[in-house]
Parts: sequence; C-alpha cells; structure tokens
Amino acid sequence: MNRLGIIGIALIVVAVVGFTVTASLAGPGLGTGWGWMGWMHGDVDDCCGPGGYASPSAAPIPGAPEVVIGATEFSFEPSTVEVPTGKPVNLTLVNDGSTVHNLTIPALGVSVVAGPGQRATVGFVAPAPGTYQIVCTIPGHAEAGMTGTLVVGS
Ligand SMILES: [Cu+2]
Repeated sequence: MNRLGIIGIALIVVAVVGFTVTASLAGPGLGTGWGWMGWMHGDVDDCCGPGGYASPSAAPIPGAPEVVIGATEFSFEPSTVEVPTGKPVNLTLVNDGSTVHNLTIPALGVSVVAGPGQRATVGFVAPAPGTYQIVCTIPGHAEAGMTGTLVVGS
C-alpha cells in the first residue's frame, strides 16, 4: 500500500471515531444525566497535584514557631533543620528559584509547594525523634541536589 492510501485510511478512522465519541457523549449524557455524573466522577478521581504527586496540604498552625527553608535550582538552604518532637511547627518554603519547587518529607506525609518567587507554609507535628529525609519530588530535582535532612530532637 502506498503512503497516500495509508493517510486516507487514517483520516477515515479518525472521522469515524470522532463521530462515535461525539454521539456517545451527547446521547446518554444529555438524555438521563447519569452519563454526565459518571464522567465527572471519573474526572475528579484522575486529578493530581502539580508535578504529578498528591498534595496533602496542611494549613499553618497559629502561634507555632516558623522554620524557613529556601529553595533554588537545585538545593535547599539550609539543607538541615532541627525541630522538637511533639510540638507544632510551621515549615515555610521560600522559593528563590526560577521554577516551581516543593519541600516534601515523605516519612511524615508533609509537603508544601511554592512557585518561583513565592513562599508557602505547612504546619505539622513531628511524631518521633529521628532523622527524616527532605526532598523536592519534581522529577530530576532530588537527583540534582534538592535533598535535605529534618532532625527531630527529643
Ligand atoms: Cu525542585
């Protein structure tokens, strides 16, 4: 088969599939309402935060001491911070870089995102003494150096 033949068949397939999808969306969706609701539910379930990770955001805790960490391409400054065990802390990410970054402590389920030139705060309570890894979960950033350490004192 020559090239024009393949292109011709491809166009027909696109046209038929396009018509079928349009018809099925317009048919049951507008007819009963159930089609639309099912479609909307599916859309919500597929939702995810920027960069493809879930964003469990916790509001800042009023009155809690603030720990500030700066982010640039590609490091945290300071890269090691210390907080007490069992006490509320507000962790503020100040993004001094030129792309979006996040500060995530996977073991504690803590994550905060800030766009370039922005700052954002997450409140949390460290449950147990220990050393916890801090990373930026945007693909390639941790590998490039965006890692740190949270030391939870007793
Ligand atoms: Cu980053």
